[in-house]
Amino acid sequence: MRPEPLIFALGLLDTARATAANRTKWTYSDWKAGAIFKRQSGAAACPVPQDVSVTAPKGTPFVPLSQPELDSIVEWLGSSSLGLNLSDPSSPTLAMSDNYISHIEILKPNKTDVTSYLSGDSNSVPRYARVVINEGAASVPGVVQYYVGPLPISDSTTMRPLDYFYNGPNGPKVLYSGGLFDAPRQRAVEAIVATTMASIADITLNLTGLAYYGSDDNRTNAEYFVQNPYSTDGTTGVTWLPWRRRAPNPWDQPSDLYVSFGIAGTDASLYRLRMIVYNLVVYNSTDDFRAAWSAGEITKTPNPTTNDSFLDKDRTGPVRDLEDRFAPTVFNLDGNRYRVDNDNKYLTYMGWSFYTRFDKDVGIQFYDIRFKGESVLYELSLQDALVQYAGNNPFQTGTAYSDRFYGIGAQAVRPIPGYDCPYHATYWNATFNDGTSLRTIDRAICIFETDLGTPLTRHNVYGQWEQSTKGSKLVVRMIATLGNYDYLWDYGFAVDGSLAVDARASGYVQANYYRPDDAGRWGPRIGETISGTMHTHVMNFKADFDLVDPRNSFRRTDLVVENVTQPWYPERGVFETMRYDIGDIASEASGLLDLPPNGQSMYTVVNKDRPNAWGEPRGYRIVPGLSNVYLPSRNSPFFLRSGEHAKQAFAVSRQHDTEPASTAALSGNVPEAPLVEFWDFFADDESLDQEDLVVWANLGMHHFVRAEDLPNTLAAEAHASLLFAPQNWGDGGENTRDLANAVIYRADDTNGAGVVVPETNGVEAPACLLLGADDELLGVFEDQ
Ligand SMILES: *[C@@H]1O[C@H](CO)[C@@H](O)[C@H](O)[C@H]1NC(C)=O
Ligand SMILES: *[C@@H]1O[C@H](CO)[C@@H](O)[C@H](O)[C@H]1NC(C)=O
Ligand SMILES: *[C@@H]1O[C@H](CO)[C@@H](O)[C@H](O)[C@H]1NC(C)=O
Ligand SMILES: *[C@@H]1O[C@H](CO)[C@@H](O)[C@H](O)[C@H]1NC(C)=O
Ligand SMILES: *[C@@H]1O[C@H](CO)[C@@H](O)[C@H](O)[C@H]1NC(C)=O
Ligand SMILES: *[C@@H]1O[C@H](CO)[C@@H](O)[C@H](O)[C@H]1NC(C)=O
Ligand SMILES: *[C@@H]1O[C@H](CO)[C@@H](O)[C@H](O)[C@H]1NC(C)=O
Ligand SMILES: *[C@@H]1O[C@H](CO)[C@@H](O)[C@H](O)[C@H]1NC(C)=O
Ligand SMILES: *[C@@H]1O[C@H](CO)[C@@H](O)[C@H](O)[C@H]1NC(C)=O
Ligand SMILES: [Cu+2]
Repeated sequence: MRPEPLIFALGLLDTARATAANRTKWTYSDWKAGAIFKRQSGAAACPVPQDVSVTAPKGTPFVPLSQPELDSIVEWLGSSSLGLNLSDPSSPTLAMSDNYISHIEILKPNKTDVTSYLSGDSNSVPRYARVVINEGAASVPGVVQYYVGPLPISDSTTMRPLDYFYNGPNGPKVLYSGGLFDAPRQRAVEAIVATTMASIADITLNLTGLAYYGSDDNRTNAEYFVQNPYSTDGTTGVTWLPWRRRAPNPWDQPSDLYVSFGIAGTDASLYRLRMIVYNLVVYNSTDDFRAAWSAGEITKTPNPTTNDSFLDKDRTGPVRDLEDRFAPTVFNLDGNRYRVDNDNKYLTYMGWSFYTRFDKDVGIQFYDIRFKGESVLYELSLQDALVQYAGNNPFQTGTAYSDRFYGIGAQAVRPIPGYDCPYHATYWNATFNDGTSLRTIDRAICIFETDLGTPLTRHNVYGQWEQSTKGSKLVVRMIATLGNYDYLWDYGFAVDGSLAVDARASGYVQANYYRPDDAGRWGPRIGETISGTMHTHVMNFKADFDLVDPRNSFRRTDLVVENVTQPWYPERGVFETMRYDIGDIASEASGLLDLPPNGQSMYTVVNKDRPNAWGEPRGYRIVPGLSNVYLPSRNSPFFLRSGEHAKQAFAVSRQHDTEPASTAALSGNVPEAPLVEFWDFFADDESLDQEDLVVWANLGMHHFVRAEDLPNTLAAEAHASLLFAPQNWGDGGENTRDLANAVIYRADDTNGAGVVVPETNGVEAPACLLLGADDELLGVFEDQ
């Protein structure tokens, strides 16, 4: 039998809400008499909260290019006077050796321009386009980035290399072989792969049960994946393809076969087979492979299982006791407590306010984050999500993903209401530039307020008073599916002025072919023919703090243990105790920071010119959360220079319009010649003393893959986090004394019956929420 539906169950939500007058006022004697145990039939249902609007103080400075703007830029770039010799990127015969536009988007504006606009010193932010052009016809082919503007197109519009964004060895250019993997290159790779694999289909069928004749051929039952990175510095092009059973979830159906191709340059006729590896034996050609097979020299290993039911997510097994009931969830019973400006993607909540921006590379970003009107951060933005694998085979060993390359924002998905985000969440469309289009992902961002699950503060002074303050935060969530993995990013703005970043992963792990001889050194066996694959996820975030104003310092407080004598402890002689060593990170040469062992250092950003009432610099603490990991290997060739931002827990550098990001999408395949060389930000050793600082923070996970990763990784455990919390920020202590969702009982504040009446600041559970006897506030205090 199903339980009686909850009073706020979905079907009832649009029923009119009861007014306060309908609410029954329960008393302590009603409770004693048992009168409030019963569910009231006919009680009003809670309403669906409506979005409460606000108008941003300024129109958003972050507007993507409109379709007419995009069209005008395409037309302008195509004008013969520029001599770009552009081919139509939508042409089915587009060649690698053509020049064509790959991507146009609004250029991320300089901080200087945005802050001057937001502060009212200027009326607008100059609009420029970032243009990515495949220059296949150039004498040194490559992918080159330009900025075009000012917009709209006029006589003063120019096109200039985007060199001020990129400090790498080739400036804004990635040499061709490490560049795009778009339709012309895919066609070229597919042609050589199909020809090669068809010529050995009888062998692959015999050894793995898989055959490949081309993606459209009906004899094909296998598929491959082009490993990243496929270049070193853009002059080479090498990739290893793992062979997997063609299925909806190929990631977990690998065979023991790997094939490598040389894919350098714009001339497809030069693409060729390099090596075949089967059962860990290397063959240099199809002839060698066939000769060995014909001679019976190849030891066959088991085919990938054809029974992939272990990857199904359909429910199976008996339903658990009471699990036919609807699981607990988060509701705003009394209406939303945040305000949104949908047009400007601006939001206010409990003292917080911020603008947001969305782009193809990384999705949602936050700007001009203020708490109680004061500036906390100019920018908080994801920079990239890296994954580095290892394994006893050429594919996993050489796999190093930079998911920004695939477009983290472009892969955002609409969350499933009630599951991915609570019912009644607010949704924002993501509108951004992709290719030469203005694209919208419907409801890609969800916004909701949630109970922290614990009180923010509480205390009990026996017989005198007792208090509790509710903990709440606003969450802005984005989910993106990047191939096998789904990432969930939460940005949480709590009522105490703290700001949390939480990252979670789920989806299909990229499994290894199971080889007993590996003895679990790259992961345990997790299926008939697969084992887990060790790998590390690192997500880099940019936190451009402007605490009160942009002039801040980075303070390190070390907890040191030392031997001392103290005159009041003569009997102890020399003994060990603790104190702080307090020092500021003076300059960028010391700006790369590890996670302190045993948490014995505290990192804070402070504004030394803005002390609090006690003369302490006002600040925000960088509180390590779960799993603030970075890449274990510093010298792996696959992230050699492209992964520098992911090789320490934290870094602090001086803000510059010329250092807007720690990495770039197109660095993904050029580990030896990235567009951004992160460590070069620190080479000029600039002062960090009361300057405009940027903190670059990493979090992620050393993913120790296990049986519980199947069918899908548990997001609850694949979780990393980071918190920014006020540190000597407010003169009034912990920033929550003004909250009305707090209760206090005072022994001398009683009603006629002598029962202590709590002060609830006029905030009460709405009438539609029926309370049980144990929920009654009266009587709690007396029971002590
Ligand atoms: C609540 O009160 C209003 C007027 O105060 C009345 O119209 C309405 O019927 C009442 N609803 C219930 C469920 O008693
Ligand atoms: C223009 O590009 C084509 C390839 O798309 C190339 O064949 C041709 O030589 C180029 N023309 C000039 C003038 O560079
Ligand atoms: C593979 O080929 C060998 C040699 O022709 C043959 O003995 C064997 O049965 C084949 N195995 C399968 C699974 O087809
Ligand atoms: C596969 O394609 C070929 C040629 O297009 C066709 O003759 C054949 O019937 C197809 N086989 C199957 C199983 O669909
Ligand atoms: C394959 O080529 C490498 C050099 O590229 C060589 O060292 C190796 O001996 C060759 N293997 C075979 C089986 O011919
Ligand atoms: C496939 O595997 C599942 C267990 O994962 C098993 O219950 C099922 O019987 C298998 N199906 C076949 C056809 O072997
Ligand atoms: C969101 O996008 C969808 C699909 O493009 C569109 O129908 C809808 O009007 C948009 N909503 C808003 C609030 O802009
Ligand atoms: C304190 O002195 C003891 C005894 O000499 C020594 O073992 C210990 O390492 C010292 N502790 C520190 C923090 O120097
Ligand atoms: C942004 O700032 C840099 C550095 O000052 C400057 O070179 C560049 O031209 C500015 N960009 C725009 C679009 O004004
Ligand atoms: Cu993982």
